[in-house]
Amino acid sequence: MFIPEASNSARYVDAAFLVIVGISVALLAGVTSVMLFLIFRYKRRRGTKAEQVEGGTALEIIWTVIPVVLVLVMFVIGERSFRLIRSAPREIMTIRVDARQWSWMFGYDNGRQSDQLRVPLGKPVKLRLSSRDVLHSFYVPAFRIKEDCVPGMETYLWFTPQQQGSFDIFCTEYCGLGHSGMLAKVVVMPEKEFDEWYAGAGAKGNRGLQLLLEKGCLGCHTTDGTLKVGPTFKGIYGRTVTVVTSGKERTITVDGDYLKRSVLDPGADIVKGFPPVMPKIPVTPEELDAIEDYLEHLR
Ligand SMILES: [Cu+2]
Repeated sequence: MFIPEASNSARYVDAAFLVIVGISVALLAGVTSVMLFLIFRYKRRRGTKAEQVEGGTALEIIWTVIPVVLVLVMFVIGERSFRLIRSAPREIMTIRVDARQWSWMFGYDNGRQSDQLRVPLGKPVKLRLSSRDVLHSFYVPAFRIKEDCVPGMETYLWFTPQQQGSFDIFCTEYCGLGHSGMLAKVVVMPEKEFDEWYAGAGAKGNRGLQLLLEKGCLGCHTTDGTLKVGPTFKGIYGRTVTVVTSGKERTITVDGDYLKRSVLDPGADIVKGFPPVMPKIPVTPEELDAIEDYLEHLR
């Protein structure tokens, strides 16, 4: 079809979809043509009298049996793909998917965390989905899989990626202001490359950046100057901004204290022009220092 069939279940889902659409189109065409034929064949004419027709056992059997068969065909095909999608193999790699307003976080068994879902080609993977705040929905069109992420409850999905490459992840449950930007990628890599990436885990990368990622900050703030729901972090230190403090506007220069206050008490000074939607995110003093240090040097 138009989107790559990049997982084991894609074929089955497409088959079910095509069969159901095919049957629907055939029925629409059939019903419409019979209707048009009858309209012209039996239109009102001078001198002819309508007559009442009663009974028609053969006809009644036909219009009962054919729909029953069609519905059963759709059921069997749909049930087959549904069963495949819901029954994960026992021996399987699991990855935690943590949804929040408005980003995805993927956690691996060895403690590795990532904002991209990296998976090895040809190996079955189970996703354990959860949400930190509101309802989200995890959707990978190329894999034909979708499942809700529900706060306080765990849901799951599984798939075997069958094509190397990078595929879109969308949130398909309207979850607030930044919903349309709640995007990520599944990166399907050759097994060897994946193993290297997986083993090279942990300490790599800047601690401050890692924290911004883990705490979900990058769902709303970027490090490259683009605007999302909140102001960008790029060049934030030393920037002069107008903030609204308890209803009054004032101009300040961003320094370490301001940055820390903005994390600990997000509602205190709202940068003018941005919505007051930032939640309080728990951080330890050590983490706060690491974040401040990172932002201070982000030019
Ligand atoms: Cu969402």
